[in-house]
Amino acid sequence: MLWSHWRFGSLGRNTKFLKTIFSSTITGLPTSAKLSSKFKNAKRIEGLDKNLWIEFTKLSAHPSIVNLGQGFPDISPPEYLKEELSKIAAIDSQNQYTRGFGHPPLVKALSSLYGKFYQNQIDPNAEILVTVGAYGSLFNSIQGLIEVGDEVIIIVPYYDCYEPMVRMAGATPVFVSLKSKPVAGKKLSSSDWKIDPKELESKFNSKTKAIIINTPHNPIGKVYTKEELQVIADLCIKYDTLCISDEVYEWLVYTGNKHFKIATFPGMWERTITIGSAGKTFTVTGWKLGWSIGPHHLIKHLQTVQQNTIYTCATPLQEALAQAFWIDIKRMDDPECYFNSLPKMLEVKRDRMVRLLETVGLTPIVPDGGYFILADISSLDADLSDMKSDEPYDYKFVKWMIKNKKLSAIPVSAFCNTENKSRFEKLVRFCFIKKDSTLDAAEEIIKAWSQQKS
Ligand code: IK2
Repeated sequence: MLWSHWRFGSLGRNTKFLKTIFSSTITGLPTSAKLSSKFKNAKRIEGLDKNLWIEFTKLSAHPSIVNLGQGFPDISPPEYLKEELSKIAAIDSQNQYTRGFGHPPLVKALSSLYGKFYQNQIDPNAEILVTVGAYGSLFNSIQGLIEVGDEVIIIVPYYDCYEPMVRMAGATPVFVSLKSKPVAGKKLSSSDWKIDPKELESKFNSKTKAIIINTPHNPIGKVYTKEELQVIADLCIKYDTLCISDEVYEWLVYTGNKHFKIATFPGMWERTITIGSAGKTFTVTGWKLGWSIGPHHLIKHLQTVQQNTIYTCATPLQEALAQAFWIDIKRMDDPECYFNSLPKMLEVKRDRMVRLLETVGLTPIVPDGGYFILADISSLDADLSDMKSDEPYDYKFVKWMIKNKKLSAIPVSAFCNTENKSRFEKLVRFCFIKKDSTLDAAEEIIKAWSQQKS
């Protein structure tokens, strides 16, 4: 069957209908020039069509390219998680819809796990919502709580979907940038990137509905200190503002650092949604399960969004995740607990990346958490004359590197609003949650490249 016939098979008989929707006679596939205004995008998505992940996943897809771009692991997820999933698929009832706001065994496991960090017990049914990844949690939070005309403070750089999600809700993002002051002779660390408390306060006003924070941070790897979070908490309370705390890398914190949950600070539980991700917790980004935790007076609005959009998440995945959580909840003080063993393994990979980048003269920003490392590419003089000229330097650089060096990364200016792009465009992000063989291949490329230079 021809594609056009398949596509318009049922409409083909109703030419009157087709004539009303297309402004000219049908000579083949409709082009946008022939479409009436009814076919135009909704205003709320205007200008949001470009997407970093769509663009760079496509560019990095060829098997000859060593992909340190998008943040997905190529190491194996824990065996017990995979085993649970294969067992569950054989149980008929586990293949049907489950409770819309979260599979009962999973919300129970999450409540037990996170109850250890909060003073009060977390009600599994009223204070937890299981979502399609952390993306789902962000979407539910922003759609459920942010009003047209509100302002939402976003700290630059930021996970790229925050800005379009705020705009889709009809609100205005207000940006404040992390800044660093390099100290001569000192290694650059993610902790050197800080927010100026005065500048941050200047962004709050009566229209401010929420601030979105992310710790450990993507892309910088910063783990906010207790004092830094206290500054944010004080401002949230002073200006009666909600806090959406994206903590998807909460377990991935390296020696000498500690993850703090802003929701546990005095006066913050009642105004905070804390977001987690199974993808980042158990190295299964393809499972796309996440969760929001917060007081029922906020979570109920997120539930309203979810029940009217996706309704529920995949049952077998939720069941397997619940079982895996129980395995690790019972051994949280043991080195084998995945929450302890994964960061230990990643710290070795981080240190390897630091050494590699330093030996070739690229200045890394050593991350205290997460699984990304930034490198300053100013010293690499690549000939970018062939690349599109209207893009920031790092976009052109990464595209050039993928094409000419078969190595992929992510441009850091993609995590910035327009005004702040120039501040970050000499940085690129490498993902290091990769097999040693993948890192070996990247090392070979980077070392050969540096020898060509010298
Ligand atoms: N929030 C942050 C901070 C994230 O990093 C992610 C996932 N990002 O991974 C892609 C990359 O940066 O290369 C999310 C939210 C979304 O998480 P999930 O996959 O659970 O929806």
